[in-house]
Amino acid sequence: MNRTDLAVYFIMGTENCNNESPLSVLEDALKAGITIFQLREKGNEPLMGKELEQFARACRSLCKQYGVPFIVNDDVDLALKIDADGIHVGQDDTPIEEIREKFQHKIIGVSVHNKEEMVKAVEGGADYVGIGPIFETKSKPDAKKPAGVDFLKDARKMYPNFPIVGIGGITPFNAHMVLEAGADGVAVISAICNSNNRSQTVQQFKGK
Ligand code: 3NM
Repeated sequence: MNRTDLAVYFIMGTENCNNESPLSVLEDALKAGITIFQLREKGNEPLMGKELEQFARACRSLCKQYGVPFIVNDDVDLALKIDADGIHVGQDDTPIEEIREKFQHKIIGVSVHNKEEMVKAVEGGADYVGIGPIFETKSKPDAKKPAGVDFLKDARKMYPNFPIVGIGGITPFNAHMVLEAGADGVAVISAICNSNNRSQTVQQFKGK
């Protein structure tokens, strides 16, 4: 994958959209210029089964319309079924080597938190890694403690050209710290979902 695809990585599920229609939040973000999208359906009342599939297909087709890669969080079967461009997995999910067998030419992203996980992901064939939480986040109840940018800096030194995205509590005000530490981009939920001017927010993330 291109490192530039990670510039503004929008993540969303229905629970993140407050009273707005999730599809219009996504379309707004696509119009605003996000560079990649991940469907992450979590929370107390996540869509499931046919409803989830229908929603995922609608997200998929919007992303296609705007030429933006569409990634599914965790759910390998759903990603395959709807022909997503890729999958993002955490440390507790299916091992990368097993996923790669099913996703030969697709994007595989992995969340990593330390050197050991980073090396394992890169050597296991991941296409990019997500490092976080950099700052405090309200969007992931089971997130680890905010780690700041130290590991991100080390990861960039270890792998000067590997695609890396920072995640967790990133806003247009602190994004520069993440980019200066070596990330190719920022992955965000609330900064875009809760923005009342998504076009401006996305442009700010792009440094414009
Ligand atoms: N993963 P927000 S933090 C989905 O650290 C996710 O791996 C994280 O949401 C990790 O931009 C996080 O609203 C939530 O802080 C990011």
